[in-house]
Amino acid sequence: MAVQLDERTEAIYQQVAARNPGESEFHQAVREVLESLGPVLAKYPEFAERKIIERICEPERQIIFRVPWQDDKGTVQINRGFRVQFNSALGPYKGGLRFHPSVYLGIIKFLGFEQIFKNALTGMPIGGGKGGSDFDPKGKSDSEIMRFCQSFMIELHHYLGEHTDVPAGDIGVGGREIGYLFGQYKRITNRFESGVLTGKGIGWGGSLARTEATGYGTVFFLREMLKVRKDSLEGKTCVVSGSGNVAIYAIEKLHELGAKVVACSDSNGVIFHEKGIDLDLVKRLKEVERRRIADYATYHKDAKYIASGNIWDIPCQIAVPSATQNEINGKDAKTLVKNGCIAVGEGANMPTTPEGVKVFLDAKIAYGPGKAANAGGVATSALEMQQNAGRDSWTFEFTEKKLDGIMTGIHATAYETSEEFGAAGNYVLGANIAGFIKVARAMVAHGLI
Ligand code: NDP
Ligand code: 2IT
Repeated sequence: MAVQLDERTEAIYQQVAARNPGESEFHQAVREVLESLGPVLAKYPEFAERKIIERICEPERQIIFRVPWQDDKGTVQINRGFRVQFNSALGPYKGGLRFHPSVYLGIIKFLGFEQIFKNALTGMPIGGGKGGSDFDPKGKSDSEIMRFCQSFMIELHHYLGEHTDVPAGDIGVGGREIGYLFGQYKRITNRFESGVLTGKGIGWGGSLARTEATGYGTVFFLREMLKVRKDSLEGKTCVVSGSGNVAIYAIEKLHELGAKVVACSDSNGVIFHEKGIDLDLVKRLKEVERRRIADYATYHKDAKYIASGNIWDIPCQIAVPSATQNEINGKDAKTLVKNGCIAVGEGANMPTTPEGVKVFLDAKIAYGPGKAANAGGVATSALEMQQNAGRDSWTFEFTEKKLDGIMTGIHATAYETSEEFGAAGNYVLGANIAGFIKVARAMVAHGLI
């Protein structure tokens, strides 16, 4: 099923797989990028000579640490913390922190690797990194979350800094966690260093529109892909998986642009509401009360809750996977295409398996891969850093306009690059090549480091 690599890139892939045993998500992310790079090495032999790909696949630094904390009963708990500082060719390491029980080094490395190219595509001065923990925030009290974040930061702070490494949120890490992490960093270092974390609260260095940015940005990217096809979001039926930060603001912008979202989900099940998802209710359940999406059906009798359902079985014209990696497999992709799906905008990171990606590309639907489509989150983090550096704070409208411009620019770059390399409209190829070339040029300029 996998696309054939040429001899040179196949050898690199085999070496990466052998050096990083058992890290299947990392292998998958590397392979997908390598599949795009054959023609780049042919065009730029200096990248091969200087072993740029081999160097990009090896993180600059990987930190793994113990996170001991006490739960509300006084029982000692031990988790594992990670920060993978992947590439700093374009700026300080930048990328989120994920708190989820599935986290292990392979997940953090896949996310950090993708982040390098995503961040390059934004055009902002940020390198790539990612971190997190196998800590499970579900069912934890607020004090437990705080104690965990404080313990996590006691170790992590050694490696951070506004010019060194700047984390933000990801799955399981939102405004509340960033608050506790920032408070502890400030206390340990005795510095109010705004630029050390992004996703901060409004009023203490956060940027307006950062909360909305990933979801909004994904929808802007979808709008641009449809524009190329002389189409729009107006009147389209959409399905958005997840019901977290990215999903909520993707739904909000889809509704604003005239589309109708009929389904969303969490890891327990799916809500189908034909007349359109009631977003205020989702926000209350998820952002305020931290409840399960199943409860949605108790407020809307005409909505259906499908426990352990597969959201991709619900017919839609636009799919916006916004939960987690590998949530759309080859079969799901076929179902989507068969049911009339014309566009996919990935709010999540690597939500489609390689088999699924092939189905979308073969069907020639508008397929926006995560590292391009969801780059609005990190791009707005970079805008937050910019405001912090200038001790400034911009209006929502101004920041959203900048985000829109950045997403339109990423789309144009990915599209034009796909054309240049003979595969017009293949955004996987366009995003991988454009992101890679930018990083590779900087690495060549910096010498052998
Ligand atoms: P949240 O924690 O806010 O929400 C995650 C949502 O996805 C929840 O509804 C969650 O359900 C569901 N989910 C998570 N893991 C799984 C799983 N293993 N199986 C099924 N459902 C799952 O995270 P975000 O919205 O921030 O992140 C969602 C995706 O977007 C991730 O892939 C992330 O990497 C990506 N992303 C996030 C950015 C950001 O700025 N936050 C930026 C760019 C990409 P449940 O509550 O039941 O676990
Ligand atoms: O995957 C991502 O791009 C994020 N989780 C956001 C990273 C950031 O630094 O804002």
